[in-house]
Amino acid sequence: MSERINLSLQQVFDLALRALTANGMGEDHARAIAAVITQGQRDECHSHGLYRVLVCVRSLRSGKVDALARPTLSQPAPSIVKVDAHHGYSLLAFEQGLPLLVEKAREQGVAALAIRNCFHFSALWPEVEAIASHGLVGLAMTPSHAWVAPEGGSRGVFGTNPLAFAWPRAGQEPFVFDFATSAIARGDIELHARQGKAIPLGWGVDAEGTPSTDARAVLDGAMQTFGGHKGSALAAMIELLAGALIGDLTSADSLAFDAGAGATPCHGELLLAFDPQRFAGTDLVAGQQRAERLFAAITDQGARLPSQRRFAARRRAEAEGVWVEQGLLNDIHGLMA
Ligand code: NDP
Ligand code: PYC
Repeated sequence: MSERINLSLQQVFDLALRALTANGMGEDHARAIAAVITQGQRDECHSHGLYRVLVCVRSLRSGKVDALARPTLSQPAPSIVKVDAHHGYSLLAFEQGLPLLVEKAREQGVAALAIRNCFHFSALWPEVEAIASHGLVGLAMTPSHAWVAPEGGSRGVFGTNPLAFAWPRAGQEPFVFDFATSAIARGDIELHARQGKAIPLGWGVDAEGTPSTDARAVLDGAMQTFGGHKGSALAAMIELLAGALIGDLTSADSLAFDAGAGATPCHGELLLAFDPQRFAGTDLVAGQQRAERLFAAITDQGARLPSQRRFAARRRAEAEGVWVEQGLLNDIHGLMA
């Protein structure tokens, strides 16, 4: 393992911003991306922190991304907001669509935000947390590239297709989970390959379909879903809801569109927001109390809530900064040479 350097969160943001703008990313896109990369590094989600600067710059250099794209909003139905990212990255499109999603969820009780034609690299928890910060329940999902074999198969069909959920809680951090429907995010396997580390059995198979602990062989073969046929079905649902339903690409289409360029996957994303006030009405407080009893029943027996590790990392990083591998910093600085 290479030496690690301590950086403040501001230094992480500035580094990501400089690397992106030096490679032609429009300032507002670069700011939106650098903010989410900084959040990933802060919360110790290394597969979606500063490492993603390398992937975004590779994507910019592939010529596939429109680095200056202007997202456009439309409202095809009272509870549906659409943002066309016009082949820019997804994060500016999300920023621009969020206020209208919140407004519509408050009006209608439930609303959907469909982001179309976007390059998408980011973790989904920053987005569902943003929805929960408005007192709404959030759900988000997106395809990626067809790297993941269905249960019982050995060739990539599904993306790593994350599913994220946030439930707002009065006076404390929301209940949030966010996981790939593959056994692990591909970014994590890429980090193992970068560091020459073996991966556990169950993450993927090599090009011959044989289970493997060799990260590089699995990247060249196929990943496996989490939870066998259950993860497989959820991954298919995400292809349908955040692909076919919203008129955008599946992970197989996205991989074909990439045509070997090695860019970030390009497809759509679906986000849903529910207003507890509208659903529960006068039962709102009773519903919140039920939720708190559920969370207490988990933690009272020594189990932890999802995102508890991440929130603890966040508090540490805000106080002490973050530790970043010198090798990764060298690679990022190399992109600005
Ligand atoms: P992990 O398996 O690391 O974690 C998934 C979730 O489970 C987290 O909410 C985590 O909370 C929680 N968790 C882990 N261990 C426990 C435990 N013992 N008890 C309770 N909860 C637990 O994530 P993945 O590798 O599947 O995904 C990582 C990230 O990659 C996600 O943020 C996802 O959005 C992103 N991703 C993005 C893609 C894209 O196309 N944009 C594609 C695939 C993944 P905690 O964080 O606190 O540990
Ligand atoms: O880590 O699986 C992943 C991933 C795919 C797209 C962005 N992250």
